[in-house]
Amino acid sequence: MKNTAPAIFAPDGIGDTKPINQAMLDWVHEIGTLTEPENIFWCDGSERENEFLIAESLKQNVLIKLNEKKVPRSYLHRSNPNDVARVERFTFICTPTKEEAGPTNTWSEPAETYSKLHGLLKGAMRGRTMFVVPYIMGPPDSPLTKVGFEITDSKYVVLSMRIMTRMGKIALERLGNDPKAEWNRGVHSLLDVDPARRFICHFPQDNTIISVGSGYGGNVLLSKKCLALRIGSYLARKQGWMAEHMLILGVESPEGKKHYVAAAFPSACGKTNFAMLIPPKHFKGWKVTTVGDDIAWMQVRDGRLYAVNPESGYFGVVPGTSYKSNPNAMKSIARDSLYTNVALTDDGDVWWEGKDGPPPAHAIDWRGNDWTPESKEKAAHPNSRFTTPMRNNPALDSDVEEGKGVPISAIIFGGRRSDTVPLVYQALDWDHGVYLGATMASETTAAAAGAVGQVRRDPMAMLPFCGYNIGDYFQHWLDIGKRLTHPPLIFNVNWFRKGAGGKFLWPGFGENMRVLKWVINRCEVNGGALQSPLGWLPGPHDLDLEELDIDHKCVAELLGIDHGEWQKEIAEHKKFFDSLGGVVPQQLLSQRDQLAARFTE
Ligand code: GTP
Ligand code: SPV
Ligand code: MN
Repeated sequence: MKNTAPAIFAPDGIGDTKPINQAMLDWVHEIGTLTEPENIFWCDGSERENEFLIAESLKQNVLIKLNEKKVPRSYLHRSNPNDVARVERFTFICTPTKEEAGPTNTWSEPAETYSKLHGLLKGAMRGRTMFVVPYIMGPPDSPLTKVGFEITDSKYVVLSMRIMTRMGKIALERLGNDPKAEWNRGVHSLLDVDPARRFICHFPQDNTIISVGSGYGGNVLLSKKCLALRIGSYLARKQGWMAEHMLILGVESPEGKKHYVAAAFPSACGKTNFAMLIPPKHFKGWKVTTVGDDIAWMQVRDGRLYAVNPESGYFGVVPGTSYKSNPNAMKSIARDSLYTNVALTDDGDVWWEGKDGPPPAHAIDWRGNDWTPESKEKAAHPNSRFTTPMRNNPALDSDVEEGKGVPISAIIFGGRRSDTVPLVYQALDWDHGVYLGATMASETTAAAAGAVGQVRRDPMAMLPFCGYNIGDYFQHWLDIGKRLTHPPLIFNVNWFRKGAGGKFLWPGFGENMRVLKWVINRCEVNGGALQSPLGWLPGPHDLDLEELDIDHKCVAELLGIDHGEWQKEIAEHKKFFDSLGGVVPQQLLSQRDQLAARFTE
């Protein structure tokens, strides 16, 4: 399937809404002069424009139309097989000094990097159309909302940005004609989709992103990881707010009391699933609603933390998604969706490992090859994705457009840990919670190129996404805590603990409601808990396990703290902090000493 494609020519009235902001026009002119496209297409986000771009994408084999009866208004895209995930090794933070990027980022000198990228971009769009995509991140009336422009030579990117962001006129209006207005400059070119020429570069001081050589997800939808997290976190620290890799959900009790919870899990560790959770039958009258599934921008208001979801769509992991695991996601992706790297059935439907029902007798796999259930290869790539508008979600929260955000009662950290880490526990206070976040670890997943299943420290699930020095980031968390008179309670969860047989001990998905209920009860100060060296742990009767088919031994194992394992874990915390070369705030070092001491009491 095509990723790069020749120029397209639009009829009058499509692709010709030129913005009025001179600074913006000058920038487009500059990039145009460098990349030498055949023509420029100015996106306005209209329905007509979208239809035109889809029609052209079908003609050019950039998209395949799916069966209109089975998945209306939906399309399949196959990325280059060498280009199926984020590339962390080739993601750069280009600050004036290496110290500003800090020990966890790959730093690259700004002037040299610009010069290298300009070399790669020179004439890169010859024979292609250059699209200019205006968008905003955040609800239109939020003080946190940011304007961005993405220049790209990929129609797939344009179509995806229209789902993932509030795109088009709304951004042009917000930008206005002030030549000094703040906005993010994003330049993306597929080049020739060669992994050797694939670089995702961030210039926080210039509010600029340049991404070349990829056509995939987080590498190229520059609004998402690049702006909303890497540049976002840099701006957030400077301006006193937070940009986090967190889902946001609402949970309402049968009595009608509502809380909001934000949760940071690393890539492919369950954010989308948790954000769309449907409580099991036993939880009659409980309702969970989604504000966001990947990114939270949060600010302090009247001593509380409020969160908005800057995005307007979901770019979610497909494999494993089913009516059993995530009915709300299944309903969301039943129409108006782009599918990337899933299998295509003979009747024009999509299929993936873990979908409901039996596998098709024959399909075309994500690479475009014939596939049968006997094939050794997977039909869908493990990091295959759906792109779907959040308005499709039956559980969308009613306050998702609320500019001031939703008040956060609890923050949850979590990762994929086969051992050591209990199902859930609560931090003693904000600073201890920051320590939990700072030391969290998770087994790596297919969301990033590289080995899968290796435990690595991933502070606040932000290791690949923090756009500045991680020590300053930890300090920023501690500083935010000082401004909160009603700080959210902080928890850690682990849905992925395994038993001796190597099987998950916890059923997960909808059943995570049981853990969520305990979290909410703790916020309401009516949930029981036991003190442990790790913090507050639910006692055997504090978790609502009614109507759950799980034996007591399993629960004990899930909540168990193995002192031997924790000696090793604490040593790993020390090793991690030491590896950061002295940037870790003193408060966190002393949290570690206190944790170690609690184990010897
Ligand atoms: P990104 O979009 O990469 O940020 O991922 P995410 O954090 O939103 O993860 P997502 O919800 O898409 O889940 C990723 C994988 O974890 C999928 O294969 C899910 O089936 C699986 N998963 C999600 N929740 C659970 C759970 O509670 N238990 C288990 N065992 N697996 C889960
Ligand atoms: C993640 O990896 O955390 C994602 C997918 O949400 S991507 O947009 O590709 O980064
Ligand atoms: Mn993510």
